[in-house]
Amino acid sequence: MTLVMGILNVTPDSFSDGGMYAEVDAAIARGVQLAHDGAHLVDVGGESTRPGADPVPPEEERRRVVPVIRALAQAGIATSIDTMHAATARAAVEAGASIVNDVSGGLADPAMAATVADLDVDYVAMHWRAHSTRMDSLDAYADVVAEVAGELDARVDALVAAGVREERIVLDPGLGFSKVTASNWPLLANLEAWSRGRRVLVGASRKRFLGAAIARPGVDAADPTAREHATTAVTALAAAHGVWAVRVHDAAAAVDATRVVSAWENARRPEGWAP
Ligand code: PMM
Repeated sequence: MTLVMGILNVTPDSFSDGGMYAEVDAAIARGVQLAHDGAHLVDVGGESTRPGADPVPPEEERRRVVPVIRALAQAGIATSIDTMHAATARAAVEAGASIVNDVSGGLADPAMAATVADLDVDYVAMHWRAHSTRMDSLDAYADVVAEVAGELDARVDALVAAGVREERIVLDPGLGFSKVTASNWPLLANLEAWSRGRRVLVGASRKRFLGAAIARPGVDAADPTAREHATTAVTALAAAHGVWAVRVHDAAAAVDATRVVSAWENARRPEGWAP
């Protein structure tokens, strides 16, 4: 069954939940709530990646995330660390995180690949072209599916060359990162084409491209929380296409969606059956 990764941004400025969980105690309580809602993993991040966001020094990032990861680990809750910094990844794993989620796929910090190889944990390599301040200027593709596939392949090659075991790598298309609205849908609609049998993480939750799909009179598509039902629809479709995990703000909705997909699939008659 598709895993649900609940989003916990310990940041003052993330696009949907910025500032809500910036204090350690509030962040821990939110992580516990996500697990209670059915999240299999809580993805803890200390640096916003929304377009235009300012970088956060790694020391400040670690100050935000490490106590939260440690407390969640003590409560028996599995966590991933959402970071581009190798030192933060190491500190987070030492505090109890079991997965490194790097939106840069190892491009932002040259030390990341060797660190992940040494830590020997699962590693999410997201498709990424540049930091938030520049990513919107690098959103041109002749064929987005082919180019993302090729750029992810290059990341896998570099990671494996640095000693990361191939089965540890999870690919992520980086929805909304250096992608105009129309570039996100082909990546979702052609998951199998670019992932070629590797595990996939999909992070569509409340993103802008969903707003464009649902916009109509009476729907404030600019409000991230108004994109929740659209997010759940993507979760169901992603689960039906066998993705390994979805990264979402509302864990309960995503767990419901993945359970519906399982019930549907378990009822399927064997290949070749006919009435
Ligand atoms: N999106 C955001 C942050 N981290 N990590 C992965 N692997 N995939 C994503 O799509 C992704 C991510 C965007 O910011 P948010 O934390 O506010 O959702």
